[in-house]
Amino acid sequence: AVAMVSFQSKWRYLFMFLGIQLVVMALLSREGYQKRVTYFIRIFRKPDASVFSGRNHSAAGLSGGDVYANLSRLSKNHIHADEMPYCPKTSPLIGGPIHVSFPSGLTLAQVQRKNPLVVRGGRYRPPDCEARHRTAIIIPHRHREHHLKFLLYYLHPFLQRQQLSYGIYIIHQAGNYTFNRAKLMNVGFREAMREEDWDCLFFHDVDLIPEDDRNTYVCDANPKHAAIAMDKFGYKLPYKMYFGGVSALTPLHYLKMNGFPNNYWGWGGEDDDIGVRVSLAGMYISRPSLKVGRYKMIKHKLDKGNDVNPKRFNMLAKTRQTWKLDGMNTAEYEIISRQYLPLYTNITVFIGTEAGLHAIPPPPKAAVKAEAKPAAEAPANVQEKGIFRVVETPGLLKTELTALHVGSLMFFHRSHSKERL
Ligand code: UDH
Ligand code: NGS
Repeated sequence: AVAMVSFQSKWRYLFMFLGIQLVVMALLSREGYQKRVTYFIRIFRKPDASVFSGRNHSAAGLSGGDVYANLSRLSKNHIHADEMPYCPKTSPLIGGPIHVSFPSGLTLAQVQRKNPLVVRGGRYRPPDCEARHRTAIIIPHRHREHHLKFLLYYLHPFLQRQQLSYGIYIIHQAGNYTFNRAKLMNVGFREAMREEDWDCLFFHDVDLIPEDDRNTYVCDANPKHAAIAMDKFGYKLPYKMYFGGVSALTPLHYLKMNGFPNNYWGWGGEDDDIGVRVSLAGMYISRPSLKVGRYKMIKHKLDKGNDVNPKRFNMLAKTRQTWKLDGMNTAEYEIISRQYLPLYTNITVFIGTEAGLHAIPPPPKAAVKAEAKPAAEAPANVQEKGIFRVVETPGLLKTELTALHVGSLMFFHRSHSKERL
């Protein structure tokens, strides 16, 4: 009988052991559980030490890899141009999820040291192969040096992992007048294209850090909205037509839609206007998958000098009438300085005010009409120093989009950000 009891209890222990194993396996396979585990691991880890340690965290898996992992293997000596093969279609340096955190004390000198292959003006090309893509990153900026430092820390290695030939442009708005994000993008487009024959332009907020290097910074056949899954929106698109944060257009896309609007002063609406322009110019919005188009936003409040624009809804309702009259073909500005810094090209620009570049009193109405007419007829044929020549006229409009769009935006506002209305 004693032998029987001990045999039964052995089986009981074996079943209990197997049962526990099953429960653990079931729990581990659930994403929610993984997040909780990550959360606890983070509590016990020394905060942000990883960012500077240079260790590869992809082995740790759960919180993403070190964006600098493997890059030190890149040769510092460029292969002779004639012998250079094209880079592979998919870069072998791509590693998927990236660990993103914002340690205090990071300096631009540290970022520079970590990116020895980046040259004057924030330019880079792969040392061992001929890049298949040339991408310019355009970042509208004022008083966000703290964010810029983090963006540069992550963006440089991120782009190097993708084996791109790239340049980073900071378009800095001079003076204290109300901020104008979209107009700065127009400046960035023209000034970057003046320098090099970029085949893709990424319009990039300074506070958004990409969290997965499979989100490749190359252009699609249609304008691409890259920041599809931001942490602040629960890694989902906030509304269907959202086009904010990070977007990518070829020069041809850009000119087809007459660039971006110049008249949105202050916060809000300009990104929606750009999204509507895409459609009005007969194109679609392309997007990466939710899994890959992930971004972490550096938390901040609304800036001084960028108050919510109360006119934005009225302006948006008129995009259909205004997009050909206001955009790349009417962007007036004065470049104050162009500095080729070690990690980026800094373009400081005066973009004037709502009253015009030098606040000249508006011309009589008749003159405005006479000027506006030809632009309305042939807006897409913008020509600039011979490089930009768009001969195609925008195709037929696909949807009666604007009214619907403005309606859904107002709904989004009411439910998400009451304080702004
Ligand atoms: N930007 C500047 N300086 C400014 C304003 C804007 O550099 O003073 C640039 C910067 O690249 C920024 C982008 O413009 O990422 C977009 O501006 P934003 O970050 O203010 O806009 P976003 O919609 O954030 O990303 C608004 C935060 C408002 C918080 C409201 C809380 N409910
Ligand atoms: C919309 C704004 C967009 C803005 C988006 C996200 O409502 O400009 O919210 O804002 N459109 C209008 O105001 C018309 S956010 O939550 O990032 O502050 O990008």
